[in-house]
Amino acid sequence: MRVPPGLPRWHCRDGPRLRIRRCRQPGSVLPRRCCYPSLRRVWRALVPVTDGLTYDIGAIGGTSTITVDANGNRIGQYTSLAGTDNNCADGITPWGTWLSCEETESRVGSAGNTKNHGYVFEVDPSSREANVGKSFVQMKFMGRYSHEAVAIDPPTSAVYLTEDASNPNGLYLRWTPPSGFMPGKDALRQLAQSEGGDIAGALQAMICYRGSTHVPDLAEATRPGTRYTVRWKDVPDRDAATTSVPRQFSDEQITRSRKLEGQWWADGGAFFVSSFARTTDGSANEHDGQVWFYDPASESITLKTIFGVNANPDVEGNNFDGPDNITVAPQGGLILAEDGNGISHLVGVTADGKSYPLARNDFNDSEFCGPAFSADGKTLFVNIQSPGFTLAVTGPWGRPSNSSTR
Ligand SMILES: [Ca+2]
Ligand SMILES: [Ca+2]
Ligand SMILES: [Ca+2]
Repeated sequence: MRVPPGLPRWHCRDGPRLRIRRCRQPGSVLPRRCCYPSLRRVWRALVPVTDGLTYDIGAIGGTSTITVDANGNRIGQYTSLAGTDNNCADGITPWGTWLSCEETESRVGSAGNTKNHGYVFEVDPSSREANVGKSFVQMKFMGRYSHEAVAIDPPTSAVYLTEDASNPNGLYLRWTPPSGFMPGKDALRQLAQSEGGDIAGALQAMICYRGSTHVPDLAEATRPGTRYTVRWKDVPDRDAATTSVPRQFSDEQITRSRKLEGQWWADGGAFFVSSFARTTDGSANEHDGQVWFYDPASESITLKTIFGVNANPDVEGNNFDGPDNITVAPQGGLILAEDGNGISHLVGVTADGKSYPLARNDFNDSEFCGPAFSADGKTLFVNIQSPGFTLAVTGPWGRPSNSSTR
């Protein structure tokens, strides 16, 4: 889509991050996200309002499903969810569906919304028809807040959720299904639509401890290997009727983090990212990215890697910043998508925490996002967020330079 002639110069920014991104002029390609309500209205049909797939006719977000053949070649694409707002990193389920997460707390009446936003939705990638009448059902039991990503523990179907919020900073949450829950396609939707479904299961926020000492902020950790024990505290009002979810806890009750972003389930736990922290935003220390591993067996989190503040983000080298979306390579090792300053990379991280550049965006300064491997592990799919490219990277994978040491 192109900005119509006659509109003024304007800016966009990525969600709540207070970083004004590049100016664009009429005639340039329109980024998917636009923070100016007037332009949001102009482009309200960015994801088409589609019968049976639309949550809110007043919202412009959604999901597209791209179908590919065994070699990664595109066969087709279709809208699988529409009428949502600011869908973000999301995550896969063990039963072969996709949970799409709205990174917003916007309410009905805001920016043309006809409904409240800030929910999780489930998309079935098997066909467009499989979503009709289903994908627009919001999972109120997972809460209404600025969702970023989900990761699911296959044995228990517990859903772990990152909240990308600021003022106050976001929470790490867990939804535990009710007893008797049978996971599978349609199970979450049916639970959401059942009597009492809005508060089905338990939604709790993580509290960390260093020994017996409460840790209020994950930015306290500065060294890989830092380990905190974890407890969970119920969210009082999941739908945030009057008070947003992060404000329902005092700093003394909970553990917060700046920019909780992507996560991925592997090795029996969830790898999750804090993208950056600054003391000016109230964080305990400054960094340009942490990757944590939550282990449900030991109820603990361990800092796997940390990036110091990047002094030269425009200079190529092993200086990275702002990891956001994350996946775990089938061969081992993490893959992080930078959403920081200067050069944008896909960054690999070995099991011993060493980082290396895996790919660099030489097309523009937009972030990589949504890295995910095909089921056979041969193709890495990844997007460039603006203007909205999807790439298929065929490797070869598993060479010593880009594999984990484990
Ligand atoms: Ca985000
Ligand atoms: Ca981002
Ligand atoms: Ca960078």
